[in-house]
Amino acid sequence: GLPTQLIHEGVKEYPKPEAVKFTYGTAGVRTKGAILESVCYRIALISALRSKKLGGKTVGLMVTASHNPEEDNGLKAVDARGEMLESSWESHCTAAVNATNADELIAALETLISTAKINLSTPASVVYGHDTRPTCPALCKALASGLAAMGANIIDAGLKTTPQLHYLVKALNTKGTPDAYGEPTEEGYYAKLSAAYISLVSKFPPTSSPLIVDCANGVGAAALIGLKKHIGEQYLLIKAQRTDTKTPGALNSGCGADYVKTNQRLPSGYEKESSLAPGERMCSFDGDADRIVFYYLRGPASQPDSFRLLDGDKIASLAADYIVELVKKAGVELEVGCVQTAYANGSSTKYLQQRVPVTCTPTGVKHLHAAAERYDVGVYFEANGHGTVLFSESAQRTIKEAEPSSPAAEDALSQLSALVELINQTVGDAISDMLLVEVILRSRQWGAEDWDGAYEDLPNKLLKVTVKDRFAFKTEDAERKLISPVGLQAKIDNEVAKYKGARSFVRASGTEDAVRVYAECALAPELDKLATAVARLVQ
Ligand code: 16G
Ligand code: ZN
Repeated sequence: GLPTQLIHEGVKEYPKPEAVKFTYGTAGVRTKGAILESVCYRIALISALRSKKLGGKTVGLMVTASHNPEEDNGLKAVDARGEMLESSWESHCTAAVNATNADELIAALETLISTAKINLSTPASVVYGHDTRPTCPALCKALASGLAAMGANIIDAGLKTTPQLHYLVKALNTKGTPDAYGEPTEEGYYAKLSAAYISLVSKFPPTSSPLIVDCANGVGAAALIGLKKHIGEQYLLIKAQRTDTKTPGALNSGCGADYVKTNQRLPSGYEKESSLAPGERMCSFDGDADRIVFYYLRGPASQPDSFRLLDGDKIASLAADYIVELVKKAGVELEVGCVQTAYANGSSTKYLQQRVPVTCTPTGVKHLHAAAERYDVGVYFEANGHGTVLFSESAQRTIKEAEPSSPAAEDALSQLSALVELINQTVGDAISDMLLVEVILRSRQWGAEDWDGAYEDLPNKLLKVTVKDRFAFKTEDAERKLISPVGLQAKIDNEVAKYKGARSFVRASGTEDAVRVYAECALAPELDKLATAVARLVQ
């Protein structure tokens, strides 16, 4: 049975704050770091059960609140193949973290055990990691205590990026098998990526200008240092910025992928510190390095319209084009498809649809990931810069076993093989995606401006509206249409029809207590009017 005695003690040591309702949603549980200890203790119990359910395979737990402010924190569970927690377990997590006492918690766990038919005598193994937030040590302690109560094998991975933790889970579970993903260590992660990267770029002339990387003052800074030990400067020239993980309050503040994407501007202070030449490649990670956006200046930094964003949509189109071309050169039959959300810029969707099949899913990595798995090669990116490229097992086999009909085909096949290694197959990964973009630009001998030339983004805006009850906002058609409150969608449609090439949609945030309004239209001067009008309808 369950260690009820220990669970009683644990609940006493990590009491649930009163009058707080937690939700396990798209990003796990996310809120102020100071009130998360009880959540960590309890989700640890569940993750041990998850491991038992999966026959003792190692599952993962990541303590991070990504791009959110430093005082926030969160906990996310990772399944045995390195993907997000199976969604049918999310409601069990929510029940467990909201139980008001130990008996209620034990009852919630018993329900899960009987519903999922878990054999408690199966061993459990859990690996956990955390980002740079000040609340992480206390949360990890609570988490370890939950794992210990369940008698799980505990692997403390320490400071990690979110994608590194996903990598570790997959690598641990495939070690010693024909599908071995890589050495299950942080060094193994760098070794895998760097070997693939070097094999892809070594035949191209090096770029003389460095890539300027904004690390959001987060864990990505540490990861870059690790990566640099494996990739020499002749292959990758990087200038790391915003690497201060010590100063309180610095994380994600005025920098990072989310700041740059939402404000559509340089990290604050960049204009002053760096002598930014037009055309220079820049990118920003988010706080746990699972997102990346690129940008450059088209003219002098002092001119506001010099800033050009190359977001997740632009990465998707760059990657899709490149892979389609390689597949054609290689002479193999593989369906390359692309997955986006409603936030994808309309221009990107149009561009991609002319080249590959495109699907739209609701926001959240688990939806995009699942849809991408339906293609042989599935390129998925959220506009915010979270994404990756998945190669199905059969695609990987096809690439490995194909008989090249020419030296050019052989070369394309070996590039595809290296891409499988370079691109994180578990989750979006800023480091891996950064290297992917560098490979493509280098192979095409392109600068940022050439890449940007693919299509012109429609002017767009994202507003956050505080409402009484965001759960009243229900959507269908991959979040593109509201079905509740009844009648609101018709009003939005009515408003949108007044503008040229316009689109707008409204959805409840999964990570904040607010509703988001997205608007885009063909004519920049009309954008504010459209966005405000829709926001007013929502209020
Ligand atoms: C979470 C999602 C991210 C999504 C964001 C939307 C995961 C791992 N992360 O961070 O993909 O873009 O939520 O936030 O699924 P929102 O619901 O507040 O708009
Ligand atoms: Zn993140």
